[in-house]
Amino acid sequence: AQAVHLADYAPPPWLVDEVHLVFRLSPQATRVLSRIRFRPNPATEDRTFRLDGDGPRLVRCAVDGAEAAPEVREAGLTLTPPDRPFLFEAEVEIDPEANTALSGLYMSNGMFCTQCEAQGFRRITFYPDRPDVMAPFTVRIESDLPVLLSNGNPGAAGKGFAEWHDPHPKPAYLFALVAGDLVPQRDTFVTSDGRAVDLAVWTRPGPDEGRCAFAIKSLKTAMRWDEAAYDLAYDLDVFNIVAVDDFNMGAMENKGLNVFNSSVVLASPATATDDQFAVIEAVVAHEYFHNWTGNRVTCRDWFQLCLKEGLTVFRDQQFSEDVRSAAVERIRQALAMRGQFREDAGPLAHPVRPESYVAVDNFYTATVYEKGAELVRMLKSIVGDEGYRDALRLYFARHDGQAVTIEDWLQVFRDATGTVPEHFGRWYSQAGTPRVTAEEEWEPKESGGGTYTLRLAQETPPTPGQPCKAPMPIPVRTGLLGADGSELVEERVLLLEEAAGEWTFDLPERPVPSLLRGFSAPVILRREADDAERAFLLANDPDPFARWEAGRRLATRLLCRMAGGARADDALPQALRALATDDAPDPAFRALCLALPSEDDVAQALHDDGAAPDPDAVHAAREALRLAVSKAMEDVLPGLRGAMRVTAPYRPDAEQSGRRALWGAALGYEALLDAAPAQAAYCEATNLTEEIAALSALLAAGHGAAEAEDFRERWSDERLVLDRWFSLQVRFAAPEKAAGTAEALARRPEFDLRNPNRFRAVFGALAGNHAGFHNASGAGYDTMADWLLKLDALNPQAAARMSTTFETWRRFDPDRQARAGAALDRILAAKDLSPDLREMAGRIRD
Ligand code: BAL
Ligand code: ZN
Repeated sequence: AQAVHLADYAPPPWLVDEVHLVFRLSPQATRVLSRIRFRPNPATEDRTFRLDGDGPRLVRCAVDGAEAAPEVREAGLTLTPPDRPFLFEAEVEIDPEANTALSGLYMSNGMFCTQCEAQGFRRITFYPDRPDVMAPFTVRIESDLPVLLSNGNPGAAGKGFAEWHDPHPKPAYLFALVAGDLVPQRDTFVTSDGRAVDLAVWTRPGPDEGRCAFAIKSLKTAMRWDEAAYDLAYDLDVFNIVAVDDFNMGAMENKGLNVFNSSVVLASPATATDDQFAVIEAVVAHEYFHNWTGNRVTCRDWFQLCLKEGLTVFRDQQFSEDVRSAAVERIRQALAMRGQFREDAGPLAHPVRPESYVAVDNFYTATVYEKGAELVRMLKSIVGDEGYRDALRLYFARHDGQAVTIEDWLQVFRDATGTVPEHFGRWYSQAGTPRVTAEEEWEPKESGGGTYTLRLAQETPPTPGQPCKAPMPIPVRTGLLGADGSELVEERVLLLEEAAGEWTFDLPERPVPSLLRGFSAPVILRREADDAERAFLLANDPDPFARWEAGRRLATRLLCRMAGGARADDALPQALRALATDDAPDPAFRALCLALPSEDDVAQALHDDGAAPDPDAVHAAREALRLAVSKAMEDVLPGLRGAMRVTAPYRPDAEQSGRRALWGAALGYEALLDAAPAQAAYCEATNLTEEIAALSALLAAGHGAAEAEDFRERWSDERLVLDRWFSLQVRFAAPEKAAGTAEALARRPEFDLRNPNRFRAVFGALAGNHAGFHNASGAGYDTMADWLLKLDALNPQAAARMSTTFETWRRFDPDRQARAGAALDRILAAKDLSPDLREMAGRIRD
């Protein structure tokens, strides 16, 4: 497969005025009849007529009613077109049942469903499958199945058929069709301008029917929020969501017909944890927000993916900050960005707007999504709230109905506000995480106080294909604290525009700086600071993110020292004890502070210091520190657990979830000293959050075999809950047993290679068992490679995405590198390897 380059973009030679599709559904032989009105694109002289097509068998084709004989090759269809608008008609046959790639039209548990982003529509029929070709679609579905859904508003329907019309021009990647024996949970939403919208979440009949209420409630909250926050209202008469068990992504924003992985839509207190409820709320909102940021204004080409994803992630973050705790959400976002930092630090580093790809599906990454959102957040911080509001207003006014670029996006900010630095665009084109170094000087004055100078400098390390980086504008939100923890000056955003910058402050005393508050830029801050100062910030910083980050740094540094043989000192355990028992901060915040950095975080920190991390030593260090924290808090843990126990009827809101999170954290530490409270908590659990917290506490402490077996038996008929059991087995397996455990689980009858959730439950957990995956035997690498190859034969997209588990392999010692390299070579040498996995394994191996 050939690489595609951003620099080669050319406008489409033909535009589409309207699309009519008829689907005659049959599991193994679905017929798709298309009638497409093409017209020459006045923006180009090129008249080449080529339609993408990946797999459909052409039965018949006509141009303006006359039989045509196009040339059909693997990648598409070409013919000599008339030099004027014309009607193209085709009939094709496809086999949804054989479609295990879950891209295009496929079957999941007897249901027909589609996934067309990024390039699935070409697996359904021949079409210019590129986002800058937008058209209104009319769809007729013929089938005996009771529920037949597509995009837009419903039209005529009768026995064996249903018609849908979507008046909003859209690219083919937003097409969707669902047909099956489904039941709805219905509701109504009245828009701010008084239009009633019929809402429905569709599931298979059975227990799932009762698990849609939270998704519906989240949808209505999101619809109202978008009207209030962005003045954006919904634009169709219906909004449908369908839960599908076999799905490569989390969910998909198809116009008026969102298709969701059932794991991010179905929830009840007994079958979903608090975290899952929060994810459902965020993903339902995210997909809904795409209706404007992605659907009404879409991307010119797939290089611009961050245009819709970065902005929509930012919007869903704003939403979660508003409906939950802003401080806690920001810390969660910063944690997600650690995954992006890992990506930036390895062979898969790429700019937020990449410049080439082989398989675009490989670019649905933390960089495009999470870092893309951080860029929008920085823009907002630079232009201010009003500037951002004006810019977004102009964006929709200027570009509604268009397919646009990052240049268009930045131009809107310049035109609306005039304050965006010219070189902000580098954030989109340069890969890598900037390092910001802070240095200070204090000059006392005879009259008292003194002058404080803060110097910031930036540098971005080389990344694949980008050896040199130019400076980027970096907003550094800064506070200066006195010895009593008070703010000595009003908090400021220091905009570091060039390689270095300097700021001076006249102050009554030498301050402790609190830098990068609110995680104001996606950078790594480098500053010489001792543990005492970090402990001071952990205890005193008024900014919750900076406070949490100080604790993280303290813990990470300690764990790095311990991995090198040092003993745990008492500073961190005592600081955590003080925080845990301080009733003032939100319990959710305290729970986040009590969670130690992951082994992967510590390995990355050691690598950043120039050392090859030893995964066994890192694991041992983290276990030892957990025990030290438990012992330091031994006398307060039962009281904390008791105080946080929720006895009121279950609600998945921020308040109750936060209390349960702190309760679970206390239980986890307590289990290291005494298993009895966690055993009792498992038996007494009244919801899945408590049940999983208790089971995890036991397994992490080396107990819980009987409870795990009980859990498996009780939940054997619940696919989503059983995924948790699969995952916990591997995640908490001893390092030397992790690969064997994953292998044994993958050979169980309940393991289904066709179900991406189950694959992720087992092999995502293997990657998450850091010392297990990177075990010196190489068994983790070998097992992962074996199963990625098995998966690749069925579902290349899922296999390619999961191969990122190898992205940190160059961090480790030569022996581990040799074993991981051999596993990657084995993948690359496999016969019939997909282009998707070849691209990823090749980039990781290089
Ligand atoms: N567009 C793919 C799924 C999502 O980001 O919403
Ligand atoms: Zn999205």
